[in-house]
Amino acid sequence: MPYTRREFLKIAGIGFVLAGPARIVPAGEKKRKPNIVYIMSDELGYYELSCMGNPRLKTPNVDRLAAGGVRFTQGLAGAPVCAPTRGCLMTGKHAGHTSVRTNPGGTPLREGEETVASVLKRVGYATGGFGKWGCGGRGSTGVPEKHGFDVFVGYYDQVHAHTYYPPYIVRNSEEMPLAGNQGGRSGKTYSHYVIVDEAKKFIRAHKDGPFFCYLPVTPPHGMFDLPEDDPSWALFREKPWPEEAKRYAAMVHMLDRQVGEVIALLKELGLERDTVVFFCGDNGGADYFRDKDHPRGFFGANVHPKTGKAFRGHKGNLYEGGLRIPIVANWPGHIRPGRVSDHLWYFPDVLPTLAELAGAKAPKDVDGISIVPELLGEDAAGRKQAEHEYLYWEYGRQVAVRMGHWKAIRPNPKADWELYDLRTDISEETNVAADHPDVLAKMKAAAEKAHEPVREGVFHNREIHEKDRRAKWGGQRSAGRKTNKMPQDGLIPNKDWKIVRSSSESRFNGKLAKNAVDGDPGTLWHSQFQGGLREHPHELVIDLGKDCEVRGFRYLARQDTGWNGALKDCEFCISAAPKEFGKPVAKAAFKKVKTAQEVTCKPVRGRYVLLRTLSAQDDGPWASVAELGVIGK
Ligand SMILES: [Ca+2]
Ligand SMILES: [Ca+2]
Repeated sequence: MPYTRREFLKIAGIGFVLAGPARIVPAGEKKRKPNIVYIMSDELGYYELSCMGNPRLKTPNVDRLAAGGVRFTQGLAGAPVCAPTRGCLMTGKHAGHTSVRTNPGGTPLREGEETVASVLKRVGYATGGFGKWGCGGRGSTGVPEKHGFDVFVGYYDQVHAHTYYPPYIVRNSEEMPLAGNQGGRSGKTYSHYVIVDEAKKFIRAHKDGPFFCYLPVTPPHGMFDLPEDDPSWALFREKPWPEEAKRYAAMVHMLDRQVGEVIALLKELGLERDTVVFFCGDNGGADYFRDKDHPRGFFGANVHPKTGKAFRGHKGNLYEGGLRIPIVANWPGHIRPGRVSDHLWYFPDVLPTLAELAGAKAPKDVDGISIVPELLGEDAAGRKQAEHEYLYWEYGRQVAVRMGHWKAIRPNPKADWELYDLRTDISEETNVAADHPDVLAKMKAAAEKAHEPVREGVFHNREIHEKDRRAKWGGQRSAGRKTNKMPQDGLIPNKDWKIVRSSSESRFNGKLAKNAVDGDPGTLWHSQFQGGLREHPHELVIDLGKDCEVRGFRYLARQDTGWNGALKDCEFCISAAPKEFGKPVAKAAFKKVKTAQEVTCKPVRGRYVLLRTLSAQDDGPWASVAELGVIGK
């Protein structure tokens, strides 16, 4: 560990560490339920706390929380990205059982799914959430006020949360206007200040307790913006660092300052000893601001500052770099100060843990195990800490399992399973699968058992959800953005065309196959990525309405800012019947450009066109097309 316990105590300052005398509980008074404050930053890697030795970032308040409580070395994220990890945290389920497994931003929980908030609410807690929800956009079954929160203020959709200056944030599905904002990177009202203020108001209003204050705040994620006059910016603005890195560092410091403000408020209200406070990151470090001098990011989120030993991977994958997060807990008088715990646990354990602290029953179908014995001591808990038989993760095409010190990972369905012994190989460099087939067999069996097909919630009003996403740019950009047109010269008119068949289309967000031939460059076909990812080859069969002479094909890539699924290699076939296609008449290798591209072929007659995709510009498994034209007559 970068710091010994003694060093921790020194950092902390003696006053904070030593708890005062225990509260005397009069006979007959029931044991008071603790308040719970759960703060989660969006991003912030394992080595980005200053108490972990980070030489550039400053987090004195979180350091004090850690020093006055317990810091975990193996408290792991539920998933390597925002929405799925929140789903695990809120529901107590691992990623093979959750309803939120993809990350477009608004994927909903199902109606009636239990969350930490619904469980605590049942035993009398006031429940408030402040920040980024990510478990269901507005207009869906997943909204927080339907899942146990008395109040939730902030962003429901994650794309909305990219800006700190949206024209509005959301409070229990109602819009809460922020004066002087139009989305993007500047404005008059900094959303995060409003969100933290609302959280503090909530704590004050419920000071007689018990309350659950969930703060899944957005810094330091999104566009790296904070007000020019924020005191934390003053500490970093003159640093000789890349501009965005300076802003990131200032946002980390700002967030830490606000953690200090929340602690100070608890102190002011006399609630310090009645409140358990957690602080964590949401997914592994993103290795932001990489350059040739900083191949693992400017702040080394996944690199031990003293030894240089690094976690493999980063946010987005299931190597340790995607799962290791900072996580600390503090409860004066209950959690022994200055501890560093190696207990192996992860986000699904949060629900049963908080439920036990609150004297509530966790739902039967959770995957988590309460860590109360580890937190408070086995004497106080009255039992030994139970361990997981295995921990399970899946994300996109990746699957990983942990059993004790063993870590098994299959990076994609076509790859072999890899096995690492984390005791001796924290960087997952030496695949020992061949040496331990018995261990791997057990872990593969666990993975098979753990995965259930996803069942997502649903939207009943997608328009308000899409509105929130557009609010990232104040709703201006998508309307006013310049799109390239599809040149019409030489094309067969498409007004009588029909889509005969598509192997995959994204119904979740309305990116249907018919959008590829609707004449509107602003609409697009995208293959399915929500609720069952489909991979190449993707196929689209078009009926031209009559027998035509075909001389080539014209393609327009998606016209929004994204590149997901933009075509690279693909082939075209022509046929007189919709089911019988022979050899391709043309093969294309499209470039990464937003203007129209074409491929020609020898004149050939037919009525049906097959597009078969083989790869995409981003090397992902998707396909997307804004417009497809057929040259000929
Ligand atoms: Ca995140
Ligand atoms: Ca279109």
